Amino acid sequence: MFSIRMRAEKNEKHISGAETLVEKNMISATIMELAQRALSHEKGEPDFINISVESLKIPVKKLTSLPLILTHVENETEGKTLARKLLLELGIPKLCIAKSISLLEKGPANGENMRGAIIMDLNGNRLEPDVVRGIRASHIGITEEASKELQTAISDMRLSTFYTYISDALVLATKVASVKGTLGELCWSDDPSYTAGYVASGKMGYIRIPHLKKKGDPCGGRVFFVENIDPGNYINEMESAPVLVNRFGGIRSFNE
Ligand code: PML
Repeated sequence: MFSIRMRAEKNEKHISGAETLVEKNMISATIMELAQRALSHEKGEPDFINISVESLKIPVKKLTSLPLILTHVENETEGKTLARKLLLELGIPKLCIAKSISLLEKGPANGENMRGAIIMDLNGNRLEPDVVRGIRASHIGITEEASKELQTAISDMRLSTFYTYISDALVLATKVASVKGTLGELCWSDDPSYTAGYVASGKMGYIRIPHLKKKGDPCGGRVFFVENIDPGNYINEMESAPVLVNRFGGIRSFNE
């Protein structure tokens, strides 16, 4: 298998990124698809696009995706209240919840968005070595079969327009939750027009929250909450160990 990864920048600022794992016969088509994605992002036309193709040297871990759990909130205030409650239920201290939300609201890389994620321990310390780059959960993909199952499920819920966002985020969150030491993840999009995000964990699944910020707000990102990790090993696994989602873990509505 091959890992194909794309990242696009404008004036040295991150615009978009995407990746997948494919067999050799899909390399050309995937490169074209990722180039198209880079060129049609709402944040503008990039002046730098990097697409890398890498043959995988280590075995690919196959996982069923986290279950996709849909919530209904009216606005970002309700959304954040729900996210706080879910994170508390995961055992994340109030201080860390408040700090992570405030970082994502302000732009965690000194007022700008990060390319990757924050790693936060339960004392609220940030463990990622580079606060601008952050940590990328990388070398991830989804099989055609799992992708079709997901597509059917979200089409039944009238969410097909958001397929790419949901699929990319669900695959990423599935890997993050699978890495030992992850207690949970908080994310909302940094695309100005996209207000959705999620709280994800192995314990509760991928809980999708349609409003975690106001439309037009360009700030967002990801926080991985961790306990008892060796940062070097954790980061290495997160960035390099290949994970392929080969089954969709199902969809349901959230019941409080
Ligand atoms: C992103 O922009 O990459 C993050 C999107 C998070 C929410 C995806 C969803 O709609 O479930």
